[in-house]
Amino acid sequence: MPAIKALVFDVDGTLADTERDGHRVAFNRAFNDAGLDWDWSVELYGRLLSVTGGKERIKFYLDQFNTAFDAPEDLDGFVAALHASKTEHYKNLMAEGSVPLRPGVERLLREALAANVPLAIATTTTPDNVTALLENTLGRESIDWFAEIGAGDIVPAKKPAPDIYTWVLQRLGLTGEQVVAFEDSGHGVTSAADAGIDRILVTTNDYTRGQDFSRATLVIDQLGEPDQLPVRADGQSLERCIDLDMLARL
Ligand code: XBP
Ligand code: MG
Repeated sequence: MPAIKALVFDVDGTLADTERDGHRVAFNRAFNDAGLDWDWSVELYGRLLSVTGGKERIKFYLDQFNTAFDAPEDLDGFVAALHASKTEHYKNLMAEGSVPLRPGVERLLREALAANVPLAIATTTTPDNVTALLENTLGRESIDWFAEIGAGDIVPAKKPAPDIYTWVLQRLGLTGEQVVAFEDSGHGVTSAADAGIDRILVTTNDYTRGQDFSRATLVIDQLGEPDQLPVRADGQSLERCIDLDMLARL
């Protein structure tokens, strides 16, 4: 295997469990502000996650789960305004410290930084959301830890399309064989794999456990801390946390 030249991280569900207690809550607050009686429960949100991207998710909801809604003529404008309000609520939730990083994330990021292994982000979420999460968990300067941040609408097609990983690889000047991708979802794995990345490490969560991870290299419950070792889907515990040494042996 070629040496690892960069670590590329998904954000939602991978760096932190942002979906249930961050994005979902922010959507509901935006709906409430707009006078809409829509309420995305934890269960319904799990089904809505089959479509990535917040604006796309709202349209999917109207198409599949709320067909009785009398949509305004300018649907795109209506959705964009709702989504902008949702982003503001999301940033406020992050500022309140509602969502911590997942176990092992900060440890691995700091190890890579110390070893001069570049870090990057490949996500479908809005750039402001990435900044808000990083700033409020790792401090303002942590934005600069990342050599490239690929986020939101900078590419035409969101995950599971490979576009965002391809964009990040091009910006890094690297090929898929030279990086490790970190994901939490089946859509994310498809996106990374179709961009030519063959080392993909999945940390599952309540929404993604049981999805199709057949193209992933390793599937575990979390990156681990010395007192909380990662566990594979078959229940077997790894002997150590995910660190650079461990990644080099993937
Ligand atoms: C994350 C998403 C995002 C967020 C919402 O997918 O699907 O859409 O739920 O973000 P991934 P926005 O982790 O695979 O990147 O509302 O800003 O679009
Ligand atoms: Mg994700």
